[in-house]
Amino acid sequence: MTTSGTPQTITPQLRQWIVEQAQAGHRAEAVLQSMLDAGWDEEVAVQALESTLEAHLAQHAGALGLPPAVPVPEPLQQESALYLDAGDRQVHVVAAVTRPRIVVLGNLLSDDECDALIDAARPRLSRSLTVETRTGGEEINDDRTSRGMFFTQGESELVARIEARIARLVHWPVQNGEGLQVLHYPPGAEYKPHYDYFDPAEPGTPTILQRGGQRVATVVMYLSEPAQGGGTVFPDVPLEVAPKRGHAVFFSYERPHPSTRTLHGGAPVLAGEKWIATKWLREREFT
Ligand code: PD2
Ligand code: ZN
Repeated sequence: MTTSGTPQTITPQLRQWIVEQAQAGHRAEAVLQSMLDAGWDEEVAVQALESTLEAHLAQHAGALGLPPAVPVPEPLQQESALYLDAGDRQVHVVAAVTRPRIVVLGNLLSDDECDALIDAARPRLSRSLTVETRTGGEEINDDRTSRGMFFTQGESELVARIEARIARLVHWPVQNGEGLQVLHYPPGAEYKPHYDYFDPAEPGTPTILQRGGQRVATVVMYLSEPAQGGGTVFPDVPLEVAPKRGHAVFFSYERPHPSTRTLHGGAPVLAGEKWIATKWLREREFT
C-alpha cells in the first residue's frame, strides 16, 4: 500500500490484493475503506476497485456460474460525444454512466411525436401485463399499476419512423426490436424495481427466448411530464432520471444477471400523469 505524497499507480500487486480481499468475502465498501485508511486517493481507489473486479468477473464469469456475456447495442461510438446522429434527428447526450451502461438522451422525440403516440395509444390501453416467466405467458402484476398497449413493429408511419431512429441511434437492427409499448401512469401508479431481461432460472424463459433471444437493452421514452414524481430509478447506481418530455433513457445488459446492476423501476407518480413508450431490444430478429 502507499501513503499520500507518493505516486498512486494501480500495480499488478494492488490488483491481486483487491481480488484476494474479494475472494476472502470482504465487501467492496470495506476494501475501499482499507485503501482510504492506507492513504489512497478516493478517486484512484474507486477506479482500481471497479476496473479490477470487472476484469476479474469477465475472466471468471463461467466459473462463477454467470451466463455468458453477449454483444449489446451502444449509442456512443466515440467517447464524450455531445450529439448523436439518429438519421432524421440530432439527439443530445444529456448524461452517461459506464457501468451499468446508461445513457440519458435529449431531443429523441418531438412534442408532436409524443402527442401522436399518446393519441394513438389512448383508445387501446388496458391494465399492463408483465411477461410471466413461469409459463412464458402474460399476467396482471401488482408491481405494475400502469395501463398499456403494444404497437406491432412498423405498425404506422410514426411507429416505423421512431423505430428506425432508435435502430440508427443505438446501432442495432430494427428487426431486433419488440413492438413499441406505450404505458400510462395515473397519479399513484408506479412500476416497482425489476430487471427487463428474462430470468434464465424460470421455466417459461426458453419459450420466450424462441422469439429473438434475450432482451439486451431498453429505451424508455418520456411522452409527457408528470408534475411531480415518476422518475426512472436505478437503485444500484443509484440514479434517478427525470421524466422530461422528448427525453429517453437507454440502458443495456450483456448477460441476464443482477451483476449488470440494471435493476430499475418507475417511481410513483406523485402529481399529474406520466406517459412513456418503451422499446426493448433483443439479441436477434424478433419474429
Ligand atoms: O416508467 C418507467 O420509468 C419504467 C421503469 C422501469 C419503465 C420500465 N421499467 C419498462 O418499461 O421496462
Ligand atoms: Zn423495466
